[in-house]
Amino acid sequence: MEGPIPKHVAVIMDGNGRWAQKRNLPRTEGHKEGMEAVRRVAVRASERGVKVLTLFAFSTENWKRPLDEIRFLMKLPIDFFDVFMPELLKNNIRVTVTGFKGKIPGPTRKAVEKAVEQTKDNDGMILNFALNYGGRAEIVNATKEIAQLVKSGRLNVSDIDEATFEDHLLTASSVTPYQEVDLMIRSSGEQRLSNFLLWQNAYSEFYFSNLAWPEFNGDVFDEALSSFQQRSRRFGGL
Ligand code: V07
Repeated sequence: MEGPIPKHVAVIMDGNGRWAQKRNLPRTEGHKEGMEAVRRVAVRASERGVKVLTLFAFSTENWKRPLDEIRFLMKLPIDFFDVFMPELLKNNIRVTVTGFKGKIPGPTRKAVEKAVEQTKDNDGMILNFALNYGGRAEIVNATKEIAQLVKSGRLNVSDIDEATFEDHLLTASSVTPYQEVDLMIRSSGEQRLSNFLLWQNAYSEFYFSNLAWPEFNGDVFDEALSSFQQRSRRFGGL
């Protein structure tokens, strides 16, 4: 594989429920299988030298799902670390989380905070889970924080620029200095952004796979990297 490795790769892990339903399994089986794909892709991305891998685990819109499914999904971060923590440590992977923490149930939040703490000294890839994340909500939140600074006299309106905004995005606390997404991957055939990392995706390359997320593996990830390497990015210039 020749060419630049994207520093920040983001993934919309779509198609878990549909994968299960096609096999006459409950949707929850698809979510379980999806966790195995998370492990495969995280290990491959770290082997390839990706700096940050951000995975869309749960959106601010996912609260509209049936309560049983929400309960199941909120246990997955706990299961994930129970099973995969040794492998994360072995691979020198640091865990971070991007999202609104308030609505996350206590036991889930605790398990996540513990994993963040356990891996904080790892200086390999950052595995960043977007949990209760929404792109518009993130921008509104940043705007409110900036407005407060102005109101309290700590910031002049004329000093607000893109860097000010970036300081107040949810990704600022988890993945600085790699907030900008280089490669955005979505599984399962849909070709849309679904409110994921709106600001951070301004100049990203997109890669779509028709495979459902439980079918995703390291080799498909490598295909996405090769595709990225064949493109020329101009960031608006020539
Ligand atoms: C979830 C499995 C992967 C496919 C997508 C839907 C279901 C890993 C996590 C996770 C989240 C935070 C964290 C550690 C692990 C997760 C949810 C769903 C809600 F700190 N997979 N996974 N969280 N799925």
